[in-house]
Amino acid sequence: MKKIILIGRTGSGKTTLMQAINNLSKEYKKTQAIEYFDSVLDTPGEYIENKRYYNALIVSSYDCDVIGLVHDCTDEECIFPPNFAFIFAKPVIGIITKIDCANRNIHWSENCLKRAGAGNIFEISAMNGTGLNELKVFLA
Ligand SMILES: Nc1nc2c(ncn2[C@@H]2O[C@H](COP(=O)(O)OP(=O)(O)OP(=O)(O)O)[C@@H](O)[C@H]2O)c(=O)[nH]1
Ligand SMILES: [Mg+2]
Repeated sequence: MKKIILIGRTGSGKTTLMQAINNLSKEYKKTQAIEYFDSVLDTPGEYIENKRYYNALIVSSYDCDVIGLVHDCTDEECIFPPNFAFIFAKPVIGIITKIDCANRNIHWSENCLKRAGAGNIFEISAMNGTGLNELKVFLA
């Protein structure tokens, strides 16, 4: 399985997605530091929210095969700067989370991720499992 680093805002669903990918029970716990679980590297939302942590993200990505930019489709803000993906010399995918939510705006998420430079885009609900398999197949 390819190693993936998950990057996205606080509450965007990175840890829940990591739990879903690894078939773990969903337990809410705010991520405080970069944590590995099998082939998934989970990062705290603060790392993308503060430019001074960008370097920590870049260094952590050295160990990964794929970068996953995570955007919550109920989030009206796009945290990723345009062309953010190109600071990583690796394939970058976009992951749209929470597509089960009624107030979703998948189109907006897609634009956000594409503008950031993401290649493949996956639409996922970690809650009901929609789209999870496509991502797992991509990472296999
Ligand atoms: N409805 C729905 N809620 C989700 C989904 N994924 C995550 N959530 C909820 O969103 C909240 C935040 O999820 P986390 O996975 O902890 O978010 P995070 O990106 O790890 O946040 P930080 O660790 O703070 O950076 C939790 O209450 C989750 O239950 C989803 O696919 N659908
Ligand atoms: Mg987390």
